[in-house]
Amino acid sequence: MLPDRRNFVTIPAPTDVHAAWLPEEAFRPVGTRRTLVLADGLLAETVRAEVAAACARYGGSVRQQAGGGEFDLVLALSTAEQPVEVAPGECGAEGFALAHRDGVTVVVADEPAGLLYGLFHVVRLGESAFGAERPVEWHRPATPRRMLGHWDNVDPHPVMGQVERGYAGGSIFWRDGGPRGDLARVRAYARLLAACGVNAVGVNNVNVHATEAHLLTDRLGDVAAIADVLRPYGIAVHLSVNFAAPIALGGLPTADPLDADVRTWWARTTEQVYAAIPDFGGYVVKADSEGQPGPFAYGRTHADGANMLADALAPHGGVVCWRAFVYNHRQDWRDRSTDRARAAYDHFAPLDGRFRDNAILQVKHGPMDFQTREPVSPMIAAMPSTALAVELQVTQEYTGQQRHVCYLPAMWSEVLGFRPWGRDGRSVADVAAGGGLVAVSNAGDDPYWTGHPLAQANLYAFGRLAWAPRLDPAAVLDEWIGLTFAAGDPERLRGPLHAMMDGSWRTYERYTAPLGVGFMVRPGHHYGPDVDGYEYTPWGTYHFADRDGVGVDRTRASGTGFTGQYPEPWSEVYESLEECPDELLLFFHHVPYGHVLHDGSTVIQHIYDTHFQGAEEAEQTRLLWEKLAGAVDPALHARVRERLDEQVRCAGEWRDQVNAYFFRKSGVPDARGRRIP
Ligand code: BDP
Repeated sequence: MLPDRRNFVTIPAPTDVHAAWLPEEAFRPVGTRRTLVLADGLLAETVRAEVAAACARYGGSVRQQAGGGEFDLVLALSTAEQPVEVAPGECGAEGFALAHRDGVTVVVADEPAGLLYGLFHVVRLGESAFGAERPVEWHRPATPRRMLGHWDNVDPHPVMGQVERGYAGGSIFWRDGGPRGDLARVRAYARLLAACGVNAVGVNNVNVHATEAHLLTDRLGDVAAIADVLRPYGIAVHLSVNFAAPIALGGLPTADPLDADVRTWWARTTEQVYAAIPDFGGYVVKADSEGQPGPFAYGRTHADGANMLADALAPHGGVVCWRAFVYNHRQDWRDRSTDRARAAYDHFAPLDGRFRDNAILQVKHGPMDFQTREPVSPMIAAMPSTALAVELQVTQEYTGQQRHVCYLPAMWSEVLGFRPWGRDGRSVADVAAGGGLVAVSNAGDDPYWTGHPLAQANLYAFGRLAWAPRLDPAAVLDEWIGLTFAAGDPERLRGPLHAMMDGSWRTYERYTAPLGVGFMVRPGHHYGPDVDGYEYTPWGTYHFADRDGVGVDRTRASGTGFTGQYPEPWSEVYESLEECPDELLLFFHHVPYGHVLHDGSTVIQHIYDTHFQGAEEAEQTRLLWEKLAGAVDPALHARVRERLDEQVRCAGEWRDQVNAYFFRKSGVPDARGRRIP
């Protein structure tokens, strides 16, 4: 007879949603064993409850006092008497040490948060955590801030809907102008996030509209309720605030960051936030960007703006995450002297050293806007005296909107490993260690969380790479497959799923905008091809194709001078037509269609070849999935198949539009004589 689960399960698993990378079966190795948890406090309770729930299912046991028996798994604070030599302070606020000795698996941490991460690590390891002897190994997060931002609106926006750039249904937090009643969903989300290493969440859109602005004041209770549910999983809540809040909410005539009344208003308001949410993380601010208010209106700098909020937050230990995504979105496309790629650096680099310690500048990984392929933003190397967080986009705005399979960690890993100062210099991950890794979440209230069930892998891997940026994304993918399909036959699925997903970012790149030029998407919603969609608009996103050639000249010699924003060696590499990596050629150079790439192909032939190849690969991906019918849950299989049908259709559309466009512009036929419409 199964034990009565009601006595044990204090954290109900969601019944209406996919368990993602935490199916019950993933807990079997822990659930069959005798576990001791030597720690107190909220997060230690979570650890115990997680183990208890697993034991209730599989027959193991969990105790909170040593003595009177033997244990297979011990999770203990470093101050407790524990079976390995880990001195207090060695693990840090969230880290843990893991060992397997004399038949006992031991997790030691300085704080209960470390035990929670340690438990989830043991779950990841599965049976192998209980097998051979393991010397002590340390696991510490690369950065203290591993955050997911939600572009969620409380009031559905007339154009953007409930979730801006959301492709997974409605918001997890909000519905129709108010908080959602079912916080169980938020709890399940918190659990998934903790299990991949995320410890911070922003609960509202960076574009703070009227209703959302009130979350800071009279609707603060709604945020506090969410914080209460996230807290047991070690996740701190953050709020996007409107720079003009002192006017809109405080009745002041100005939001000037140097005005004494404005500063007092922010200080008092922030005090109230901490009274309601003592472990509140901080503010996120999008200012002077795409219509949001900001310090420019008062002739002040972004350092003035950020510092005002940093000062209000400092007494409480909070941070302001100030976004560097500032550019002119109303530029004159006929005037070729402006270059949107330059904007963040031009605005912010001169301010280096002028930000408070608790002001974090949040920089998009590329200089443009989350394109499929961009160089690393030169901002990341431009502000050595400022804490920088690097922002990624898990939601697939420009990468197939969760209708296309596109495993993004392959890209993120390149970004994180990039060394702006050359081979011997620090990497992007090293820089981000000081401020954090942030990403726009792809989760919503869809039963599979992410619309496309395979897009869960992006969310999972973001957390894993934020914790350990050097992890191999292909290995993380296998880890995700093993956990997610633990209930079925992960060994059978691993090969085909790996083949479908691991190279999918490059496949997507092949059939969309070529050689780093970016965009070519339909304006507004950004799905599907429209080569000239943004070409004659004020958004600063151009490819400059004409009958002779294509690409944006960003050189110092003849272009916008953007290459000069990079330190050596990259400024020279990107400046040089010979040295510039092919995949970024059209980002940095305007070249004739006959320009020869490093692989010997011409630009025009490369465009044809990659577009045929990419669309073909999409079809092969679908074939692989067809063969898995019967190996996964039928509803999940159907959901993915429906998305793959759309991906194949859309990839064909991309191929035909891009190829036809460049054939007509250039007049150069395909060397292999394939059909171009
Ligand atoms: C762009 C999105 C827009 C966001 C903006 C941002 O299209 O919806 O508001 O980024 O990051 O990619 O603020």
